[in-house]
Parts: sequence; structure tokens; C-alpha cells
Amino acid sequence: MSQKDELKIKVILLGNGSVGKTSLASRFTRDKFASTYKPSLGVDFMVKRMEYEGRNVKILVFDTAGQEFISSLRKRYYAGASGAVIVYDITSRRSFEDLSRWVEEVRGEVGNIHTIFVGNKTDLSEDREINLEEAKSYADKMEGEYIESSAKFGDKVIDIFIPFIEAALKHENGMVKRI
Ligand code: G3D
Ligand code: MG
Repeated sequence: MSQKDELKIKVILLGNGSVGKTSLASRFTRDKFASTYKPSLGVDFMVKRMEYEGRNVKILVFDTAGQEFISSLRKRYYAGASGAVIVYDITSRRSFEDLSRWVEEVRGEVGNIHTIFVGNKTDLSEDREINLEEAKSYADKMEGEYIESSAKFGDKVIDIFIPFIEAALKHENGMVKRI
């Protein structure tokens, strides 16, 4: 299959510093938990190529590397995104409470984008500050999906990105039918 037939999807990672965005991107695109990997400041992206239901898919994962506090530097990267992953750390209530700031910012920039909320660091669940019900009901209220992951162990990390691929395929099929 040629590169032309590749389904391209741009996903942006948002959320407070230290919730695990870079670790999730690294786990997803390279299957590595690189605890020593610190990207340079600025928005960075990583690429994952995979086959999904016989289709070649290329996912660009944009990571707001270390610039969580400088929104003006980030806004241009929202353009063309098909989905947003908004991450918090299940051991940090503060990061959960800040989710709404991220929702407001991203919806202010690109409208009602497909959103997946992620509670990361499930391997630290003994220190959990947010229970599953509270998180799910928040995601419901914000019309997003909810997934809990561990970038450290690779648990449920792929599941975060699959809904975007499925939505893109559905959208594409819809377009084909209309022609
Ligand atoms: P950020 O990109 O959102 O700022 P990072 O977050 O990916 O840089 O991760 C912040 C810290 O959390 C890192 O630890 C990283 O190793 C850790 N981390 C990320 N995901 C997980 C996870 O699923 N489980 C656990 N236990 N830790 C995780 P350091 O010590 O480098 O600050
Ligand atoms: Mg980071």
C-alpha cells in the first residue's frame, strides 16, 4: 500500500506538567518508558505507524513538552488536530481539577474536538486521589471518553489512540459514500 493511502491522524496531548504526557507518547510510539528522556522545551511530536484493520495508519502525537504554562506558544499546534488526549495523574487531585482548564482551552481553539480523558499512573493506585466513578462522570459530563493507563507498564496505552483511528475510518467511509 502506498503512503498516499495512509490514514493520517493528528492527536494532541494536553494536561498539567508531570502527569505523564511525554511518557505516554513515548510508550505509544516507541513502546518505551524512557524515564530519563526529557525532550527540549517547546511542542514536539512523535510518529507512530501501524496497521489497523488492514489499513496503514500514521498517527502524529503532539506533545506540549514542558510548555504547559505558556499557552500562546501552543495554540498554533492545535490546527488540524483530529483528537485531543487530556491527561491527569490519578494520584494528583490538582491535575484532575485542572482538566477543565484544558478542555476550555482546546475547545476555544478548535471547537468540539473528539476528546479522550486519561487517568494515568494506574500502577500507583494505592495513592489514588480520584476514584473511577468520579473520573468517568466528569468525562461523561464533558462528552468525552475515559481511559485509565500506566505509561510505566504500557497498560491501556494503545487503547487511548484506537478511538481516534476508528472515528477517522468511519468519517472517511462516510465521505466515500457521499461521493
Ligand atoms: P509530562 O510530560 O506530562 O510532564 P512525564 O510527564 O512523561 O515527563 O512524566 C512525569 C513523571 O511521571 C516522570 O517521572 C515519569 O517517569 C512519571 N510517570 C509517567 N507516567 C507514569 C506512570 O504510568 N506510572 C508511574 N509510576 N510514573 C509515571 P520523573 O521521576 O522523571 O519526574
Ligand atoms: Mg512532557
